[in-house]
Amino acid sequence: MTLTRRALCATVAAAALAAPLLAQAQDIKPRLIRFGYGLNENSNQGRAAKFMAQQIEKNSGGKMKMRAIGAAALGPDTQMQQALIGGAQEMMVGSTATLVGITKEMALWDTPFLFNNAKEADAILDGPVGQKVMDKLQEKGLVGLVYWENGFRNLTNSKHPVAKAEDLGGIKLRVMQNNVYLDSFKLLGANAIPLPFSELFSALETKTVDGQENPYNTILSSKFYEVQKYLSVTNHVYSPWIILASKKWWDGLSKDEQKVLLDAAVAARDFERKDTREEGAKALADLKAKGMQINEVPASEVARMREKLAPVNTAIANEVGTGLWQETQAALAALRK
Ligand code: TF8
Repeated sequence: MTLTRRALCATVAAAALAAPLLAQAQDIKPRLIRFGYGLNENSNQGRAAKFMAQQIEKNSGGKMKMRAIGAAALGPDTQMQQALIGGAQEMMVGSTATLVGITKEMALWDTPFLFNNAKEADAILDGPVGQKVMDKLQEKGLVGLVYWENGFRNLTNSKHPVAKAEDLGGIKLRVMQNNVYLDSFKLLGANAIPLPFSELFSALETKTVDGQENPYNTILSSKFYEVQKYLSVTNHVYSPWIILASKKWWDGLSKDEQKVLLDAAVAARDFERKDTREEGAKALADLKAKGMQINEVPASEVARMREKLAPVNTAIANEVGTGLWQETQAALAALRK
């Protein structure tokens, strides 16, 4: 072999080694991460989980592998939370609302009409208030990484259009397993029934319940339009998703491994919010095309709903603590200036 050829070979070899060497310089071990979620693969949640898995694989030089397991195959939110706390499962994404039994401060996000728009939601969730609430999980054996968007929730049912609170009378409405939601819809006059999401479609199909409330994206991806005729635009609450890790497991990871996961969760958050908002923007037209009858609840009726729900705000402030409540209100006021 000539000298130049040998030099060339050495350069090529060095280049080939560079990437794995970089990953080796980091303290990263082979890891398998079971990441559970409740919606199906063809949902905003499923697409973002897939994106996150790709990020983790890429940023760990292929050493860390995240297996995204959807459709509540690992159980509904509350069951997965317990599996994380016990260390039997590594990660998940789910609703903050189902966490209130573990960390009462999460009830802050159940406040009806807390945010006026997605921009406010992002600012508060990604800011100091959001972090403070997330940090409360640690003492319960969970690590919160970031918030994703579930979104503004709207009502559907199979009985009749809901144009005012009184129209909810006699409607059996499925709510999340969360007391704020239960109390709120009782106050509005519905017969509110808590059920895990994984049981919702069949409950609607068999008429065990008449209605439910979720963002447009979920009404589409979970095919609720097949069993629900009426959609009433209320935007009554903004619902976040949260990425959780088992603290038992997380504490055994190196700083580099934790960084790979956090970076991936943040990148997936940005991907997910964009995807969700794009899908959401055309969802109403899609749902109409699928045969749903859609009505906007007039602003004056939304205002009446807000009034009826005033006691809920007081209850939440007590639950999360007046300090946190006031900090949130002040942060919102500053955003609205
Ligand atoms: C609900 C929630 C769910 C999500 C999902 C399972 O109505 O909005 O869609 O928590 O992660 O239960």
